[in-house]
Amino acid sequence: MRTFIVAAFALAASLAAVPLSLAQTPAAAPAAAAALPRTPSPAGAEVYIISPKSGATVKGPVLVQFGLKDKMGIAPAGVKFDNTGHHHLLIDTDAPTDMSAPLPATDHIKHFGKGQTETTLTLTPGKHTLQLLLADQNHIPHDPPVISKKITITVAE
Ligand SMILES: [Cu+2]
Repeated sequence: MRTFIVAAFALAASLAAVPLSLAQTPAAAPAAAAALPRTPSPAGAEVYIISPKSGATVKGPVLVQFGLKDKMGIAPAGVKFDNTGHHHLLIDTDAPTDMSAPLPATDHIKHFGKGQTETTLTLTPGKHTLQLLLADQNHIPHDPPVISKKITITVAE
């Protein structure tokens, strides 16, 4: 009986701790991430890759320039301002299926949280895909997402 009581107490204590731990560790809790509000994007918002052009063969390093139509503007990460966001460059990867969670920072998803509008990439020779995805101050894509066409380039030897 004593064992049961201890176990029941431990269970009650861990249940009581759940909301607090979820709130403090969003990365460990998809449910908490989904609860973050998404930022609306205005109708007609459009992000696109100015250069290189899709299908181009280029020599490295590759200068990639980011375009954003005037419905939206750029703001650094962490700064909340209507109709703004910062660029994310998806390199050789598909867009995440879950657009309600903050974008991770990986070798394939680069954040430009200072508000940069271009970057220089060192890519291996061969074909690569590039795609731009705007996200809000919390790195969460807008609703609906503002995402460019995916382009394919070939980096020459
Ligand atoms: Cu970001």
